[in-house]
Amino acid sequence: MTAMNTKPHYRTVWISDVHLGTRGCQAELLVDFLNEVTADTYYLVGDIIDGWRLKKSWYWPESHHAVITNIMEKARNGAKVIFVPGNHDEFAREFVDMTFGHVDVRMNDIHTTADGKRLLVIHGDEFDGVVKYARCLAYLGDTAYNLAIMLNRYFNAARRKLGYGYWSLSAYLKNRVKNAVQFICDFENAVAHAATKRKVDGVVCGHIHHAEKRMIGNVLYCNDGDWVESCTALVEHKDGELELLHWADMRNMAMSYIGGTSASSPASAGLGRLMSLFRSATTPDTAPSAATGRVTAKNTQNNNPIGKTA
Ligand SMILES: [Mn+2]
Repeated sequence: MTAMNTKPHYRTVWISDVHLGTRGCQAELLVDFLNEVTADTYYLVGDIIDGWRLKKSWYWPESHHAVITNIMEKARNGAKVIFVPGNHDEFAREFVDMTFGHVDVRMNDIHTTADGKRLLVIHGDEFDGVVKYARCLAYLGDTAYNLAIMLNRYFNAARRKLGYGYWSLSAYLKNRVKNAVQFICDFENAVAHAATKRKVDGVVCGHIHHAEKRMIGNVLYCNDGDWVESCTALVEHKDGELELLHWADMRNMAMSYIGGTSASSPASAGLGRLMSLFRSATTPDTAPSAATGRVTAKNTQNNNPIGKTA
């Protein structure tokens, strides 16, 4: 078996919250991920480019550009690429239902997995207002909940017209660290609630920089995390099984396997070679799942789940 044909291939890959144009973006790791993994369909679930930050000061290193060119190339070579803009790249919402260099722009989408699950794909920022007022809304019920989603849209449109930035959930959370866990929980519940109303089997979102895959009521809630801190992607295997990949951890495992001490250096060369080593090292004769380099989410607790730029 050669390294060439052991590259994992997935039916679908979801990534979001890359925040290209900011210093926090882990673009090298993402390029590495995009080089090491192939898929039939890629979903870009919002906040890929941080338009808000770029407007303030231009920051566009080569690695950030490489993310874009890599994805465009995948699209050109026949992969389906669907971009669902988020609040940080909402400039692209003007282009919803258009196609750019083979990339489809959608406000949201329904993805059907190989085993027939219907998944709503959304960025998730429309729930900011719901999260902010979750405590009150629990008392006021569904009408108020819908109103909060609507108001959030107008609220941010008004802020934009007045020249303010987007109201940032993470900035809000920073001042309320104690409540962060509660906010994440409120967000997850709000998204799951919306999915239930859309009569889908599950939902894939981003926005809060907190990767997750779990059942909430009857709905499968998936959050593909971010590429600022956790460097996570959600993938669908060819049988329809969904899995969260923690790319930084998989890469660090590859580093420690060869006894490297430079695991924290982001731009180290020869990463593809290391990943091949990692894969061959973790491929026992009888466990096919290890060949795809699977790492479970369970053993990788993220201590600081909230990104700086949700
Ligand atoms: Mn966002």
